[in-house]
Amino acid sequence: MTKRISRRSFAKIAGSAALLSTTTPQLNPFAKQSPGAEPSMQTTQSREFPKGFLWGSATASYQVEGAVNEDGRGPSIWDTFSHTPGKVVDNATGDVADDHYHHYKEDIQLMKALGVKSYRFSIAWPRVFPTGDGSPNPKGLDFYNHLVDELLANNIQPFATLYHWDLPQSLQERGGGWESRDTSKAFGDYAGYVAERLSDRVKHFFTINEFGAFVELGYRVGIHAPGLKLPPGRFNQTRHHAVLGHGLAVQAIRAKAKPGTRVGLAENMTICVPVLETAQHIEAATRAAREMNAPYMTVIQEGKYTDAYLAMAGADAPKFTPEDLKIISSPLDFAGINIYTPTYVRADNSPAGFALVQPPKSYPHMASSWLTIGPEALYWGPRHVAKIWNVKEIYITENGCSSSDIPAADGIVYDTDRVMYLRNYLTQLQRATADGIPVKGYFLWSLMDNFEWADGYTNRFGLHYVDYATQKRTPKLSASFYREVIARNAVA
Ligand code: GBH
Repeated sequence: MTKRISRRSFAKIAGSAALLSTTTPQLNPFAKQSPGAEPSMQTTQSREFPKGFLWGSATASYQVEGAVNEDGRGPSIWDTFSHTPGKVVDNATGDVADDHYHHYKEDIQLMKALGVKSYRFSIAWPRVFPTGDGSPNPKGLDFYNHLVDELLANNIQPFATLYHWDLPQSLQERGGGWESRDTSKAFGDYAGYVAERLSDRVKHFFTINEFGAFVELGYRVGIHAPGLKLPPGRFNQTRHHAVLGHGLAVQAIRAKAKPGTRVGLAENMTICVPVLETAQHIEAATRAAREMNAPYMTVIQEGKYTDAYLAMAGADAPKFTPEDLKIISSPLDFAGINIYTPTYVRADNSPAGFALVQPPKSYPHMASSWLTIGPEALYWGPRHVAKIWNVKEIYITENGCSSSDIPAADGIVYDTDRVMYLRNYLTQLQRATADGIPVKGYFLWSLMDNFEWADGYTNRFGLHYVDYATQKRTPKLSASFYREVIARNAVA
């Protein structure tokens, strides 16, 4: 029989081991294994991803760059919003953030150490056009020229997002931002300008990140910039201008970019997960996926607003022309989906044929209370997109989670909850690829802790811990986990 170790003697053993490690050089158990080293566990064939699967990580300009007043950058709505007292937790701002603007070379080395093959970053519109339209600021674009060159020199493919929420403040002041059609047009022009200059090296562009977040939270709920609570008619028109801006950007990129440049979007669709995997609930979840995403992904894919959406909006429905719908549904080369949480759906006898199921109070979530855990979202999200709209190329443009992340005495952040989250979600993503769903790549959110919008710096999403006082980046346990996944091309 094994002798039970009392808690106290266990603490003693653990303590002396810790002591030992400070005096004796030890093998770091989380370091990259040397080539040919025995893998700790054999990868089973069944957990492998398709050959050439594109592993990546992601960030966004305002969340990481800092340097808000450098090289001619104009102010964005997020500068204004974060500098308005009471809008962001602790009144935090992105003035410095991760100072990635100055640390980008070091940050690319973090990516290299992970083994990522691609990096999804966003371009700050107000760096390139300080007032949104009018005269460009070549120095602003230069930052991205250097970033892209450095990525390529390190064999990392750049994937650029053109809009991740930092709208030039001037456009907000002049026309109400996305409330105005002029913003859609200005976005198209800016997208064409950037694509013309970067597409010799950047082969993949995402137009807009998460209509479903920035339009809803910025113009209806008011908790993101520009902090508005528009009435329904004006709000639905704002939604329309956002998807119109996407379509105009697609057309401008096609017109100005080098041949072979590929374009898509990165949308946080509502991910409808059947409560049970039976035919009737799957059917209900599929119907729900179209309706719940009607103002964004559905109109982009189908070129029409669903009847139910228009009927529900009634007199507040957006005003649009057939030409608008054609622009909005300009053909895409791929779809990007940001996936964090599931929305559970069941079959129902109502005319809609589905009902949403509210999670019980006890439903588990990560450090952010909105981030409920549902690994199957990473299966059903891409499956719906492939089956409903026959999309042939899908990227998971974001997935990841917040954890309370505190460095332990040895300096390592043991984010076992993040590893648990990632392992389970990736298992479901692997299931999707095994079922033949054409998921081509995965961008983990995020490379490093950063400015988490209205939550300021209180919620950490990084694979690397950032000490904001020193700008030191330290890989967390989850970074080692992800490096193993990439090295094995399988769930590790
Ligand atoms: C993404 O949003 C963003 O693209 C990225 O910039 C962000 O850092 C990341 O995820 C992590 O949040 O405060 O309860 O009203 C994901 C979608 C939309 C989820 C806003 C959180 C706020 C919920 N997010 N939502 S609440």
